[in-house]
Amino acid sequence: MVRNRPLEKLRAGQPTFGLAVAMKDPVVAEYFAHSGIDWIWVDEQHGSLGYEAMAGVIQVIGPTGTAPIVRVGSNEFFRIGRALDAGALGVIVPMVNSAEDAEAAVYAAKYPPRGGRSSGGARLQFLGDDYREVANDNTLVAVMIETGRAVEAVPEIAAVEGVDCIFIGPSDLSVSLQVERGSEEHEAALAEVLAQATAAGKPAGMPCGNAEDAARRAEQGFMLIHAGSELGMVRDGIEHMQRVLGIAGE
Ligand code: 3PY
Ligand code: MG
Repeated sequence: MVRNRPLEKLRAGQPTFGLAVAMKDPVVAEYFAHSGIDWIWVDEQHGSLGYEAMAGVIQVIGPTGTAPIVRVGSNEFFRIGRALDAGALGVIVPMVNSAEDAEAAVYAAKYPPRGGRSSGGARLQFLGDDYREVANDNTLVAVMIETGRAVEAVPEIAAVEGVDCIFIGPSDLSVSLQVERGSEEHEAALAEVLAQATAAGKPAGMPCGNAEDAARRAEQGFMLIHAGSELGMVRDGIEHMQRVLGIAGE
């Protein structure tokens, strides 16, 4: 099976950085995939990627050696299997609030005997002749901690066999806890999740707005980190242009 760089780095205890794609155009994903970054977060939950566009984005990323990792739209058996059948080397599953939710995600992502993933997907032949035999060990499953309830359940969630990473959704977490992002309470919740995941022997991850933020989170001990998105980069570029040319937005 093809290499899964982010999973290899997580297992080696090293931070691994990705970039997020949430728009339909595969050209941006292709640029990102050739940047030297380990993985691309292909966002099916937010943004404008439907299944066809998502499959197209995975197709352009795969051959570069950068790992396409799909943040699926929801924790559903069919969605998780379909993303992996399209050639994703892992899934990030939103709104995992309990060990049962985590178990459902792993069950959908792993072939028997560990799980119940359905066998199919013609593209998988391009991921290696041994795909069916080794995919269970080489497919990354990250579960998202995005609610107060999930924060309390991290020890049980992290204990589920097959969960590779405890991944925080900082935005939803701030909404759930009703605290500002970046506030003391919010940072305390992030630190709590990181500490609980580490105590359970699982790496933690989170999305970041830019490379500086990503480097800072890696220093804190986060391992699976996305370092920005195409929309964030466009926004930063526009703001730079406005500053240089003295142009104000509407
Ligand atoms: C969150 O911050 O809630 C996310 O899901 C990140 O995309
Ligand atoms: Mg979220």
